[in-house]
Parts: sequence; structure tokens; C-alpha cells
Amino acid sequence: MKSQPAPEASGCTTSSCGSSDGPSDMAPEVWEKVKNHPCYSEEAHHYYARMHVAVAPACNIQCNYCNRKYDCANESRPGVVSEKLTADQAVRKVLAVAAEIPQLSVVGIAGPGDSLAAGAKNTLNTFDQLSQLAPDIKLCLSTNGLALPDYVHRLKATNIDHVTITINMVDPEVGQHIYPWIFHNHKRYTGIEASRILHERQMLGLEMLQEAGILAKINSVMIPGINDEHLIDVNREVKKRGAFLHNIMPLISDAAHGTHFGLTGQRGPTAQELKALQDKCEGDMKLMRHCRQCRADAVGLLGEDRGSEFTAEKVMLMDVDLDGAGFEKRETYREHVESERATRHASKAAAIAEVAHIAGEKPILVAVATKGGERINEHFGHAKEFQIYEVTAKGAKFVGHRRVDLYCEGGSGDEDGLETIINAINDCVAVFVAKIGGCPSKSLEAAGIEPVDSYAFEYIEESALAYYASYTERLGSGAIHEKIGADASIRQGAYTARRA
Ligand code: CLF
Ligand code: SF4
Repeated sequence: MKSQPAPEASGCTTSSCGSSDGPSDMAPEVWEKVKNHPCYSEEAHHYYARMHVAVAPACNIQCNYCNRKYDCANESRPGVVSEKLTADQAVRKVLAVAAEIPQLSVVGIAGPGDSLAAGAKNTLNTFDQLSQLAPDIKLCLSTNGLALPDYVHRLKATNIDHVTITINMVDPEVGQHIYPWIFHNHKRYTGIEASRILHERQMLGLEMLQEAGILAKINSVMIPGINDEHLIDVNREVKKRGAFLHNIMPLISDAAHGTHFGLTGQRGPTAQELKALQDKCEGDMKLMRHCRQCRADAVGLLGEDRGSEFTAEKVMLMDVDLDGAGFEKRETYREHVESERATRHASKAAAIAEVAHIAGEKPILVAVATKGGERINEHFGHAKEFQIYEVTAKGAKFVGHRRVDLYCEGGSGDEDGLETIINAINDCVAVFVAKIGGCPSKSLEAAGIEPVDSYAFEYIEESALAYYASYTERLGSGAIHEKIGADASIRQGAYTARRA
């Protein structure tokens, strides 16, 4: 999605999302729309991939956290792409990826500008072609909302079920500190008037999506001191207008990105600040916590980016099947995931029953190294991110992820990298890995983070619950002490290789 956007997924708990029939609080037709969407369903993001095609270079507003000139293949944040595509190039790229990656379930258009700016010509052309050529793949769109009211009916006619609007304020007084200008109806507006128009168009667009039966996800960028507490009002207003999911993301404000906020020293939130705000907003509306703030040309599972395998040059050399493009492989994969879902439901319920006798204990956070499939299946030294689970006797719930520097590059450990990892997961009591060496284990233990490889290749949630039982027992016996007051830092952007 755009500059910092992107949507959400469910805040699902162990007990609600394991069924292949869907959670009990969701209508079957809605579950059908979200169950294989890696952004709209937290569970789905362990299994399904998305890709973005960068066909929308222009933007009709300016956000103080965006600089689309900055491009780096190792950078991961909205608004950033390596190459812009025509609609025809984009369609060819999607068909090439769909043939190679059976996990692909969604194609999104999220910039690098605004998908609906400048008449939305490329966006609509791309979606029109894809809805004919690969009808099993869902189409998804992200926008700042300024032009949205003009296109809702057209999006509905193209069978687009998922639209994300980035909404950072519902009060133009707040908005004027985020948006220096907008361009609307052939005119440039600045100051509070710009924010007022943007706000009114965003609310109208959201209401129209609701009327049209299109699922709306709201992305909000948390900017400490500017809109952090205000996002509680945003959450209330978008919930009132029928938004399905709210995704609150941390501001990315590294000065090297050249954004207004980066250059003026505006900081992003810490991990604890972000989680506290997400917790406050999580009521009867679903909250997305697994957003990776993707590039506008990202390809793959949310925690990975395989975009470099599918550059326009490489795609031109591929033998692309325009008729079906791997449909059978995708069908087989979806059947496999459905069968996993059915099995997991019973297994998670049994794991919760095992710890149900533990009462009154505080939740703990654990970090997990995973390559997907809801399993602990990544080595500590190879992890580019850790998934964070909050564990209680009621279940293990995904609450976020932390990007890190690779610890192991070229076969040896990097002590500087280790420090950034510890900073990133410092609020966790344990880190679950498939394998870990003696040196990093000692440093982690010294920081109060227990390295755990005894659940290697097991399912994450069941392992987290088993660990919780052992942790509370050891705490009760005095064998270990409670970890209090630790916070963690949020990395600005994805991993960037330090060695050639
Ligand atoms: Fe792309 Fe956005 Fe669709 Fe997902 S991303 S257009 S809803 S398919 Fe997802 Fe990426 Fe976060 Fe966006 S992780 S930035 S929320
Ligand atoms: Fe950048 Fe435009 Fe997206 Fe804002 S809406 S983040 S200015 S591309």
C-alpha cells in the first residue's frame, strides 16, 4: 500500500480461527472472502502469499512520512518500488508469479503512488484483465481515499472485495500536521482545508464501501505526539461506519529515507507503545497486527519478499501460460491448507485444555523464528524477523512481528547483529527456534530471554502453551523470576545485507 499503509487481519485467537468453517463471530460469506487473504486473516498469513503490482505512480496528496523517490531493493516500506509497470506488464508478471508460487491468493495495487489517482486507468485496466485471466485470485486495492467515492461502483463491478483506506485522522486539526497538501478537482489545497476535504472524502468512501458490500480495512500510521491517542477516535469512527479491520502501523521515519518526518526528527513508536495502543483499540472490531508495511511491488508471504525473482526483465524471459497459469497447483495447495485447518482446530483446543488449570498468571510474550506453516521452523541465525505471541492460559495470540538483522551471514555470527535482535525482542521471556548455537544462547540468557529449541518444527501455538505451563511452574517454584518493564525497538525497514 501506499506510504505506510496496509490493512489488517483479525486479531484472531487460538479458539476462534482454527476451524475450517470459520470463526463463530463471522458470517460464512465473510469468512469465504477473508480466509485465504494473508492481510485480512492472521491465520491465512502463515499460508498464503500476496503480490503487489506497481502500476500507479502518481499521487494526489502528500503525506509527511512518504518519499517515493527513495528506492532500495533491500528496503521494505510502502511507496517504494524498484520498477514501475504498465498494465500489460503487470498482468504478465502476475501470471508468471501465479504459475510459480501456489500460495499466491491475492494481487494488490498499492502504489507506489495512489491506486486511484490520475483517473485510475492502469489500476482498472490491470484488474479488468486479471479478473478474466486468473479469476481464482482475489483483487485488492489500497488508497488514501481522496478519489475513492468516484470509484466505488466501478470497483464493485470489477468484483473487488477488499479495499484498504489509509486514515490517520478524523480531525483536520490533527490532519494538518500530517498532510501538507492535497490535489482535488483540479485544485491544490493546503493547511486545514486540505485535511478537511480529505477527511470528508475518506468517510464518504468508507460509507459507500459498506453499502456496496466491499470489505474495508483501515490502515493508520501511529505518529507519537501527533495522532497516537487520536487513533482511538479514528478507530471508533471507522468502526461506526462498518470497517472490517483496523491496522495500526508504526511510523517509519529514518532520516535516510528523506521524508519530512525523517528529516525533522519525528520518532516512531516503540514496540510497547504500539502494542498498548493496539490493545486499547481492540474491542468488537478486529485489529490487524501482522502487517509488514510492504513495498508497492512486494511478492511472497508477508514476511518475505521474492520480488527480485520476478523483475520485468526476468518475466519477459519466462514462458508465461496465459491460460490458467498454475490454477491446478493453487487448487491442490488450498486443499492442503483446508485439511491443515481442520486438524489444527482439535489440536489447539487440546493444548488449551492442558493449561486451563493455570489461573491468575500474567501474560507472557515469546518470540518465534518461523518460515511459515504456523511452525517453529527457522534457525535463529537465519531469521529476518521474529513473530511475537502473547500467551496466557486461554491461548497463544499473534500480536506482532519484529524485523531484525541476520545474525548468521556467510556461516559466522555477527555480534552487532545480535545486539539489534536482543533490542527487538527484549520484551519477550523466550525465543523459540529450530536451532541455535552456544554463543547467541548465552547472550540471550544474559538479557533475560530464554532460547528454546526443544519445540523445533512443532506448531507454534501448541508449543507456546506447553512452554507457558512450564514457565508458570518454574516461576511458582522460584526457579526463575518475572521479567519486568522491558521494552523493544521497532526496526526502521527490512533487513539490509551488511556484507557483499
Ligand atoms: Fe496488498 Fe494491502 Fe491488499 Fe494486503 S498489503 S493491498 S491488503 S494485499 Fe497487507 Fe502489506 Fe500490510 Fe498492506 S501486509 S502493507 S496490510
Ligand atoms: Fe505517499 Fe501518496 Fe501514499 Fe501518502 S498517499 S504515502 S504521499 S503515495
